[in-house]
Amino acid sequence: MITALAGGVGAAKFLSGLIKIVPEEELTVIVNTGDDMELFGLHISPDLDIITYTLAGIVDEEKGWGIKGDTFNCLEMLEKYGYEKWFNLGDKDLATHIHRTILLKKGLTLSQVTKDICRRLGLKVNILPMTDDKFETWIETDAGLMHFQEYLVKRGARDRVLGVKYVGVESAKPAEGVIESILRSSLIIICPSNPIVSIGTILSVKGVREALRKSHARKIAISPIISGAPLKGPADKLMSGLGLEVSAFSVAYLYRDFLNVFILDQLDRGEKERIESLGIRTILTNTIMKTLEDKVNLAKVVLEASKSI
Ligand code: FO1
Repeated sequence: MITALAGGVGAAKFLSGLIKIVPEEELTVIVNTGDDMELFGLHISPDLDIITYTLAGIVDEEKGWGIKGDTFNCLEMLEKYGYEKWFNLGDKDLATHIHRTILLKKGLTLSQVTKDICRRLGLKVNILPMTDDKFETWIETDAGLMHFQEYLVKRGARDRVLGVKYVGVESAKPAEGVIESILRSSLIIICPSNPIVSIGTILSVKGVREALRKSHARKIAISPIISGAPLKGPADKLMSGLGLEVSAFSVAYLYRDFLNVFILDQLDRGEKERIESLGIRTILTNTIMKTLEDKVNLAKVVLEASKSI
């Protein structure tokens, strides 16, 4: 059994390669829910949707989120009624949020709703939210404290980051199956996702980090940072705002208490020694995933590495 820890777009790309070479039923994906928010009375789970839409083959590949070919008629009408249009919710995408919200209001947990969505989209992968409890990532900036989506999408990540707050972290429990799958897996993959607001949030949920340390699985991470910058998203701004060096080494350092292998881009060969001095084995390869072949090749490197520890 394989467990992957995942954020949004980078993780989804990697996982779409992985499911080409491992049976879907063998894979559990624990997904960040710190990006979740309520809009128009609907519960939006961006990372869960990015992962499910991508693995179901319906994602808008150009953007990495939303549904391909979606229209935005509902949002345009809402704008006429005076609502803000900063978060682009397509018409088909809205159906997911409406369905999720109805089921949550009926008393189902986010895990149960996610399972239902996966089944209806024909997915056999076990996709789990990191928690069923309220958990939101808020960013402290020079323009004030704001929800992560407001920082990223509404304001284009242009404010200076002063800190990151995981709101709800004290009371959020891991969703059912999260700890069990970490403890039962033979391989745990930390996807190339933001180490602060995607993987950092998952690691902050009670018991997750301890389970990773305890698990006998091979633990392999893929660097989301290449040549000192992320391919997508604000990881560099968040890391430097927290006083961290923006490098592959810095990401490995954040995972040093449980990680066995760190896969970094061949462009970062200069960081190999520093990372290995943490007691973590390194593998250099191409981590830029443009084509399906790139994604499958990266997945093969991870599986190969898991055999030779
Ligand atoms: N990201 C954007 O940059 N702009 C958007 O308007 C936007 C809308 C959106 C709608 C649904 C959804 O599931 C994701 C959406 N995202 C959008 C992506 C998302 O906000 C972030 O990429 C993730 O939260 C980070 O993993």
